[in-house]
Order: sequence, then structure tokens, then C-alpha cells
Amino acid sequence: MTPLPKPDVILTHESDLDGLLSGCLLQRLAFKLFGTETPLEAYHYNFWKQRELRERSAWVADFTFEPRLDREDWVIIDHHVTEGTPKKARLIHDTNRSAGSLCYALCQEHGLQSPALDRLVHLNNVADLFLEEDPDFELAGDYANLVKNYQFWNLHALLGGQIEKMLDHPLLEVMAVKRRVENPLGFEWSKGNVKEISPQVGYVDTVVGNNNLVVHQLLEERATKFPVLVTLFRRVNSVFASFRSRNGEAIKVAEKFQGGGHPNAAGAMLPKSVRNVNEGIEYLRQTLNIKKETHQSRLNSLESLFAVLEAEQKQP
Ligand SMILES: [Mn+2]
Repeated sequence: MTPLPKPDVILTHESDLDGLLSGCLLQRLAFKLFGTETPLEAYHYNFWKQRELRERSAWVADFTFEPRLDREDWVIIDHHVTEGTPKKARLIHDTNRSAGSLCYALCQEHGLQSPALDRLVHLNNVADLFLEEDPDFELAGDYANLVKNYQFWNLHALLGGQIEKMLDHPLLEVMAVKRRVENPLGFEWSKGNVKEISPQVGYVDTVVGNNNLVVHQLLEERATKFPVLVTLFRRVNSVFASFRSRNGEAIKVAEKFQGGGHPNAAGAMLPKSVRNVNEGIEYLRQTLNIKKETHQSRLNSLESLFAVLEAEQKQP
């Protein structure tokens, strides 16, 4: 096995538990290998895209591999779909595992493991890959929601970087209460407020509760007539559409918007001209109903053509 280069910095994804777990594990591994604390930096995607890559060497976790990361002594540990192949960087990549579990495998190769970490890595995997068949699915969601609710650095500070302290943490009780109280309310409200985008696609608005679980339950209980459900989120300067289904239709819809993902869980960034959720709904409607419209406009033009012919015939 080629030894890992000593990193000047560890870079990870700020948005979720997978990023937090990956960052903490890599920091520990770097300490074990090199005996020094390596700074940890976390970014949301939009800031990550802008970040200058000035370090000579870095370990990067839970960010899609892209050509700008293809640098000597850079290691990328990730599970997002990528089309790039590195020439200089080292890419540790598996789309079937979470980034946290890939980082943990590296730790294990260097003798860093414990039953507590085994458990945490498992829970993270279940949450990050949305493994709904797993008996720990609900609990795993509560762990993941800790990061969504309290944010990366607040939790990191509270745990003092000791990620194992997250196991059975008292704050999980808050997450369980939120799940029990908010989700049924959110589900009922969303169920009564699904809007038709096309005969195939319904738009789900959410006001309270875990969006993922609300949409999941709507599909599971066939609570609407639509095989594909879409939710819209505002990002910094764009609107993101998230498509969900049960029989593989979601990705087909996402692809119509140049998006991608998994068969039943896919997403797409809408064009910059779409500035808010309402414009997003309108844009989805227009794009998905375009066939009907062209058909209709063809009929319209035929109609007008006939009208012209008729008018001509009527002329003496
Ligand atoms: Mn991830």
C-alpha cells in the first residue's frame, strides 16, 4: 500500500454527518501517522467551489472529484459520481459506501478502530445512503439530523472533536422528539398541499418535519397519484429540485433538467434565471409539459391554417 502523503490541511463537507465524521476520522488518522494536529476546514458546496487550493498537500473528504483537485500529494476520499479520472491525485472512491466509511477503512488499515466507531460509522452509512431497509434507519436519521439542526462546528465544539461522544448523546432525545412530533404534522400538511406539475410529477411543499421522511412516507403510502414527487430548495443563487420515486422514474425526470443521481433519488439545479421556489414550480411545469404544448400549438397552427384555407375558399 502506498503511504499517504502528510497533509497540510484536511478539507471536508460541512453540510452533513458524513462530512463531520470523515473530517474527524481523517484528523485522527493524520495524528496517528504524523504525530501533529492537522487543521480541519469544512465547506458547503458553493463555498468549496470558490476555495483556492493553495496547499502543497491535502486530504479531501466527501466532495466530488473534479479536475482542479488532480494535484500531486492530494488524496480525495469520496463516494459521489464523478466522470474524472485522476492523473496525479489519489482517489479513494466507492459509490456504494459513505465517505465516512471509506475514511474509517483507512483508519482501520492503520489500527484505528473501536466498537464505538464501528457503530457510528454504520449509523452514518445508513443515514447517508438512505438505507431504509436497515433496522437502524430511524435512529440513523436522528444522528444525521444532529448536524442539520446544530451545525457542523457547534457539534464539533460540543464533542471536543471526539466524534464517539455523539453516540447516545442527550441531544438525540431532542431529535427523537422532533421526529415524533414534527413528522406526522408535516406529513399531514404536505399530503393536503401537493400541487400537480405534470400527470407524472407532483410538487410537495413542506412546512415542518424532515423533508426526506415526509416525501418518503407520501410515496410509501401512495398518498398521492404521482409516481414522482419533487421538492424545491433555495440555494445561494439558484433553486435545487429533488426528485423521489419508488420505481426508478425519478432519475428520468431529473435528467430532463440535466440532473442526475440514483434511480429513485435524483436532483437537478435549475437555471440561474429561476430565482425562487414559485418560479421553480413554473419552470418545472413548462419544461415537463412542453410536449403537450407543442402538440397543442401544432393543433393551433393547423387550426389557423384551416381557418386561412377556409377563408380563402370562401372568397369569391
Ligand atoms: Mn456523503
